[in-house]
Amino acid sequence: PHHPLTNTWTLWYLENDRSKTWEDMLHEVTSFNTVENFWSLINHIKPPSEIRLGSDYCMFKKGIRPMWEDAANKQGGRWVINLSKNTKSDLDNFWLDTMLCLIGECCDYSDQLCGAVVNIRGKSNKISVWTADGSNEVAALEIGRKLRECLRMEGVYVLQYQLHMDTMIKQGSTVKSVYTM
Ligand code: M7G
Repeated sequence: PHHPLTNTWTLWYLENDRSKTWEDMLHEVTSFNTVENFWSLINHIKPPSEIRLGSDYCMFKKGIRPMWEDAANKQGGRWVINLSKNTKSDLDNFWLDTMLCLIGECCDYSDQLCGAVVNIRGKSNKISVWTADGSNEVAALEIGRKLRECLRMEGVYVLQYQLHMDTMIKQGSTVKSVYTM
């Protein structure tokens, strides 16, 4: 018997390709709504440490596209963790724990969760968790706290919450953080 998840989730793969627009690089892989189907998917695809530089995996609730413009994301933001000096296995384990944190609906504000992204960018890999309402400070802080707990992170990692509206219009490489932990 399969163990149902509270939500159905969709995995997306963004394959870096300079000849394409950002949206055309984004591919919907598959959706799953049981624990068993999650594991068979994960066991069957490459871990993030083995995908091409410049590529991403995204896992979002079914029906939410992994982009700022989606109605579910446009008032929201993301907790972003910069992973620069990590081993490949740290990166893969953090991503797995992030997905488990989301599909396990382990926090009180899981209706605020939209999805998660891992960006493979060489020395500045990033994992982020997207939430629906950047002005909901209580929910954002609780989700950030839970993420830190799920990832068993020691104090060395800083989690920064950035609004998609700020990321969208960023000039240069800095986006202000509205919450930090
Ligand atoms: P990134 O891949 O999120 O981070 O954004 P990076 O700077 O570490 O590579 C890179 C670029 O991809 C952005 O400047 C946008 O041109 C495009 N892009 C990324 N995201 C998440 C979106 C999105 O949600 N919508 C649109 N329209 N473009 C995006």
